[in-house]
This record gives sequence, C-alpha cells and structure tokens, in this order.
Amino acid sequence: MTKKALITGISGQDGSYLSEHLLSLGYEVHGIIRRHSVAENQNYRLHHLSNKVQTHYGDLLDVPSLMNILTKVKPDEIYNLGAMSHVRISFDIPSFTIQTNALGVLNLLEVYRTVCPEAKFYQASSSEMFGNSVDDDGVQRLTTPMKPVSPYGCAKLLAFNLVRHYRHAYGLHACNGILFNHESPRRGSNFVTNKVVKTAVQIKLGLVDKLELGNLDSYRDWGHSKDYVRAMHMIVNHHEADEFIIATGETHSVRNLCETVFEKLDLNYEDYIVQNSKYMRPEELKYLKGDPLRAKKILGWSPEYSFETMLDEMIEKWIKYYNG
Ligand code: NAP
Ligand code: G4F
Repeated sequence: MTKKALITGISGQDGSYLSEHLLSLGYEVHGIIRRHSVAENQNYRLHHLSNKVQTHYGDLLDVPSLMNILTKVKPDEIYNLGAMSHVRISFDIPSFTIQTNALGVLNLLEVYRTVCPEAKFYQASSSEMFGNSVDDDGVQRLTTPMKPVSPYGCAKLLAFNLVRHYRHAYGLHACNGILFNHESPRRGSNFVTNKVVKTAVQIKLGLVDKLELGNLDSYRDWGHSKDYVRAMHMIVNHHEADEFIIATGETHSVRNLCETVFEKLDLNYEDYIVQNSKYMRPEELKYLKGDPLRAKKILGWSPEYSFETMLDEMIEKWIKYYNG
C-alpha cells in the first residue's frame, strides 16, 4: 500500500528536498503551507512539484487546522520541519519563535497522539541546542550537555524534550534528528552560506562592491540539505524510535567559508568584507562540529556532498540566475 507522509514546513529548504526524496520512494506526499499576502511565496520552492504534492493551509499555532489536516490525511509518517528557523532573528521575535518552535510542536504532538498515534513522527531538532558545549575532543555528540544560547535554541530544546517525553509516556514512535547546519541552492539568502555565495557572485558581476557580515570567527559543520533529508527518512524508519546526530564531522569558520567562495571566483575576500554590528548576535554559538558516527553505523547513512561540491552547486545557481 502507498505510504502517506505529512510534512510541516514543506515550503522550506528541507521540505522541498524531502518531498522530492519521498516521492522518489513512492510516497503520497502532503504538506502544510501558511497563507502569504504574495500568493506565489506560499510555495515557490515547490513549483516544480505542484502536481505531485498535496498542500493544505494550516499553521502549527492553529490547533483546529492541525486537527482537520491530520484527520483528513491520516499520515503514516509525520515530519515536523515547520519553524522560525533563523537564529539571529529569534532574538528580535523571541515570543513568536518560542510559540512556533516549542508550543507549535506541543500542539502537533497532542493532535498526533489523538488522531493517528500509530504514525511515525520526526522532529527537526538542531545543533543550536548545544550552545557552547563541546566535548574535550572538540565534537558534539548525543551525550554533550545542551545549553542553548538563543531563543531559537531554547525553543528547540523544549521541543526535543517534549518529543522524548511523548515517546516514553505514550509509547509513540516519535524521533529526534539533531541536524547540524545544512545548506543548498534553496537555502534562504539571509543565512550566511547563501548570503556569502550570492554576494560574491554579485561582486564578480560588478553588481555590488561589498559584503556586510557579522562574526567571521564562528565555526560551523556545514552539510547539504539533500543528504540530510535522506537521513530524516532513515531515522523515522529505523526499527525503534530514537535520536541521531547528523553532521559531516568537519568544521569551517565563516572566514574560511568566505575565503573559499571568493577564491572559487578568483577574488580575494579581504578586499570586499565589511563587518556590521547589525549582523552580530547578543550571544553567539562559537563552534559546531558534530559526530555522525552513530548514524553511519546504525542507519548506514553517509553524505554524498562535500563542503566544496555544495558550494560549487550554490555558486552555479547564482551565476545562472544573474545570467538570466
Ligand atoms: P526554512 O527553509 O526556514 O523552512 C521553515 C519552514 O517552516 C517554512 O516552510 C515555513 O513556512 C514553515 N513555518 C514557519 N512557521 C510556521 C508555522 N507557525 N506553522 C507552520 N509552518 C511554519 O528551514 P529549513 O532550513 O528547511 O529547516 C527545516 C527545519 O529544520 C526547521 O525546523 C529548522 O529549524 C530545522 N533545522 C534546520 C537546520 C538547517 O541548517 N537548515 C539545522 C537544524 C535544524 P513559511 O515559508 O510560510 O515561513
Ligand atoms: O547561517 P547562520 O545564520 O546559521 P546558524 O545561526 O548556525 O543557524 C542555522 O543552523 C542551525 C543548526 O546549527 C539551525 F538550527 C538553524 O535553523 C539555522 O539553519 O549563521 C552561521 C554563522 C553564525 O555564527 C553567524 O553569527 O554565521 C555567522 N554570521 C556572520 N555574519 C552570519 C552573518 N550569519 C548570518 N545569517 N548573516 C550574517 O551576515
């Protein structure tokens, strides 16, 4: 029988790649989208899938919409990717962030356990939950203490614990994937990788002459979204509900990201970067490097993209875009 998946946040970066992946596996794919005043923005990452996925208006903060959609769809698998996903902006809209990223998850868990408790559930947990905790060997793993340093991280940690609690208390197949940063040509252009790539291409083409950034000395473990959505499906379909870290095990500074991208375009990043305090955070997460060993051993997951091939794909996208 055809399996049904329901994705919250289907219009986001991961939602669009996950839809493609599940369709390729023969799933019937449903997704929740929110109403936008510009109708085209509701599902612009899904235009190429418009006849293949079924979308429903809803919101994690609107319990009746969740109740209606889950009752109608009766999914076999639920992927909760919906969130206010920008860490710096979470300092500007902390209340909305906590409501969506934590209470929204509680809303969905309650409706899930009432309407379709036999379904499997995936929660998009985040390496931002670790804050500035690092093990002595310089990596974060499942046992590393979680001490978030942003409203976003605090909300994700509450949601992570709620998912754990619902699994234990109600016997639900509810899983957490703790995913480190992952990027792609579909990444929002106000996240640092896509901002650097887009602006470097604009500089190369003579469209702008500088790149304004915040902290250049933080480190991130950057993978590709396409690889990470494969992991989501593997986590949900593991025989027991569990928690996994998905990361590359490699870390780069924002400065090194800039150096690499500008070099690929035969430019020197030092000639163009201007620091602007507007892009700094009240508290910064300084260093991320995840340990993916457990996911590799137990799930058989491994990434196909490298840091370099991911950036090449993103550069190619912006060059094509500006060349019409
Ligand atoms: P994204 O591109 O920002 O997508 C977020 C999605 O959530 C969008 O479809 C957005 O809809 C939707 N959304 C926002 N508020 C909502 C609400 N109240 N109700 C329902 N949907 C709502 O993020 P992403 O990069 O794909 O990330 C997917 C998930 O993984 C997020 O939960 C994120 O926090 C988490 N995560 C991401 C990373 C990463 O590096 N990408 C790492 C770890 C965890 P609109 O388009 O209408 O705003
Ligand atoms: O690209 P970022 O905004 O990603 P951040 O904050 O690490 O969050 C992303 O990854 C999390 C997983 O760890 C996800 F949960 C979350 O949803 C999101 O996808 O910033 C990366 C680094 C930070 O240290 C930031 O301070 O880049 C630094 N940075 C420097 N200048 C900047 C800028 N970040 C942004 N967005 N814009 C800048 O101008």
